[in-house]
Amino acid sequence: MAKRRINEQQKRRIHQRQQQLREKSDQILKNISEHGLGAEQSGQVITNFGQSLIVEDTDRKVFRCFARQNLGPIVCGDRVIWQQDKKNENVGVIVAVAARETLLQKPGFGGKLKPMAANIDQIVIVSSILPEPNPYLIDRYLVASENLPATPIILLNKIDLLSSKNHSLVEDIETEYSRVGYQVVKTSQTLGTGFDFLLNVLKNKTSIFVGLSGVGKSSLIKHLLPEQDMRIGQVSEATGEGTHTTTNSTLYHLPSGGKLIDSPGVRDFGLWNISADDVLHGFKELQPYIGKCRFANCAHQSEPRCAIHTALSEKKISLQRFKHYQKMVAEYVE
Ligand SMILES: Nc1nc2c(ncn2[C@@H]2O[C@H](COP(=O)(O)OP(=O)(O)OP(=O)(O)O)[C@@H](O)[C@H]2O)c(=O)[nH]1
Ligand SMILES: [Mg+2]
Ligand SMILES: [Zn+2]
Repeated sequence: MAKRRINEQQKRRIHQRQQQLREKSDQILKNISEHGLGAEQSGQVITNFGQSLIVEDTDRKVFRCFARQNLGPIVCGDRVIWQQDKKNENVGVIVAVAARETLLQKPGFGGKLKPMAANIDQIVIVSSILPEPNPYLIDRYLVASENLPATPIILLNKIDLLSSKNHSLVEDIETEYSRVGYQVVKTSQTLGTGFDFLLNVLKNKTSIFVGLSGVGKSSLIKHLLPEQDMRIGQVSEATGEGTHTTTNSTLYHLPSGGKLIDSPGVRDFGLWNISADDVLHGFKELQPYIGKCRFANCAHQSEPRCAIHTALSEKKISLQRFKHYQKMVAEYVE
């Protein structure tokens, strides 16, 4: 993916807007502080709207919070210390952010990494029959997951749209990734299938749904949650005609156990600040061959007695996955 560049005028506009928001939020923080603040307590960030955030306390009650300056970016899933406003009990101030176990980031404007969500155990890579699954995109998400580290899960949604024309595409994905050892889940909201299995995979973990826009991430979450639990997501959704594109990552609680984060769909997903070793690490079926090549510094391109090429010729690893490994190294390793 080419880095999206922004011109000077756009830069100035963004800077101006940030300045305005900062001033506004300073004023709000000043007002809250004048009312006096309650004791420090712990909470978790449900969503970040930019200027304010929704924080959930240990009893799952939600509060609109404002962050103190200099805390850095705060994202969905962050564990925080916050204080309640004494006058307006639905409002609070975030005073500290706990160290993160994991932080999922994606490249934003100019290739700068933008934090998406924190403290995730599992990344559910959602594809659908329409838009069509893209194995190279799945492989890039797998590399990102393996390096985070988080357990990746491959989800194929809208299987009701399967036809004789696209049947093999899904079969190939299922065979390919099951063989590597990944869990593959197939769902259809229309047919109501795959949900028990999915809930079992998500049980007692913190998972995030990622993938292209329109593959059905939010629809799946709506299907898994009781009606009232969707209210925060609905606030964060743009209400254009017929479009419900998700704009903010939001954390939900599954009634059967576990936390699930809905994230905005992407047009593409690139890798940044990644080494050739990281890419290799992201292809877990290649692991057994590392260090077995004739040359210690083998780049697994066309060197003689390369263990990975031998495995390839013996069909122990798939040609498509290997080609994706090479493509990723060429495309993303500086
Ligand atoms: N046929 C079929 N359509 C589905 C299914 N699941 C979702 N859809 C449709 O797919 C469209 C997109 O669904 P969303 O849930 O908004 O997709 P999303 O992945 O959240 O999209 P972004 O928020 O833009 O990332 C909607 O029109 C859904 O009704 C399914 O299982 N089968
Ligand atoms: Mg969505
Ligand atoms: Zn090699």
